[in-house]
Amino acid sequence: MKPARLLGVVALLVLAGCSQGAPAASAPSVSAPASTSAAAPSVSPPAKFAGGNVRIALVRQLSSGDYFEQWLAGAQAEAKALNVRLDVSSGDGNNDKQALNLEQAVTAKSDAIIVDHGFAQTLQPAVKKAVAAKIPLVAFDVDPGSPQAVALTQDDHQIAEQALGALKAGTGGSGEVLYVYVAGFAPLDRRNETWEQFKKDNPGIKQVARIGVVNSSTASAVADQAKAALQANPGIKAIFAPYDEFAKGAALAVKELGLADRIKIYGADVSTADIGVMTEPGSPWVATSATDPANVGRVAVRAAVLLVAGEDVDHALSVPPSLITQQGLRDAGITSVEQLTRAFPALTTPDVARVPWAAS
Ligand code: SR1
Repeated sequence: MKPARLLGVVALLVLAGCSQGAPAASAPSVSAPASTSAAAPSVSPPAKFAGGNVRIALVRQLSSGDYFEQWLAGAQAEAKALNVRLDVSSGDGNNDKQALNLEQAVTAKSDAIIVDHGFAQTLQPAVKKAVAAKIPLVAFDVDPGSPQAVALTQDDHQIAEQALGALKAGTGGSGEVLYVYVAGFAPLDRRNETWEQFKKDNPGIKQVARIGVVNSSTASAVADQAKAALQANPGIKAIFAPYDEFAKGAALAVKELGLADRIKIYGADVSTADIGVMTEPGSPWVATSATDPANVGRVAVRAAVLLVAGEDVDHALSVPPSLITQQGLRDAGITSVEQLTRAFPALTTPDVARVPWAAS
């Protein structure tokens, strides 16, 4: 992207964030894109990292879908950069299988464990065992239930606030809305808290239907549900779908029903495929609030590495999102997450769980 065009998108995206009342922390600064050249670290790694023998278990609940694939790629890249081994398991949506995988990581005496999503009820007993075995643990998007563990989240309330700010601007603060939600997933539950408050604060907004499913083909399942809900409620003018698989499914339904000129979608998360969906001609998906999932995966690994090294890590780590609009993407000609992170330096958070001996 040419520099002038890049400055244009930064300005546009700043405007998008500000106009929706996004807190300053989430708005991109108007500055040069993040440098790609690595600065040499001034601190040497602790000796235990020298041989590449530090093993971190990554225990996932879900692994399919853009978000989870990008997150894993970031985690793997950071593990490689920090010379640690990442042993990855997935429950494939089965909570008992994930809990068993966590038990096995404890039994195997991993040097640290990262738990990625999952249900508190099924995971917390095994988290307690990890704590009792003095295995450092980072929990992403699930309540570990133990103060000794580090809890990593995206700022989910802010994610919902940013998307709903865009929805309010797009609807003028009134109209029938279709909501996509599945209870029990911590990030979705937090976004739901913001939605419930938003409805109280904006009585002109009426939730006329709620749909949602999370499985290995979430987008197509949500598309089927959304079609039925839209046909049953012809007055709907907006869809709040705060997970990109939800938003993609909703977009498919709106397009197939030929309703894209009067129904707009406000989502969460971003991927290169999502950018394709948002920017295609006539797309109803007009805004998304997102972190860079690969960056969040990197943060999780850094936090685990710091704990292995005996460094202090805040008990709660949070990665702020940015609001990304269809208009901003189109105007800047952004077609990939790589271009987006260059235009939106706030999506990269090197100071969250910074590792002093890592190149930055
Ligand atoms: C099923 S939970 C899906 C969410 O997890 C992550 O927090 C992503 O942001 C995604 O929206």
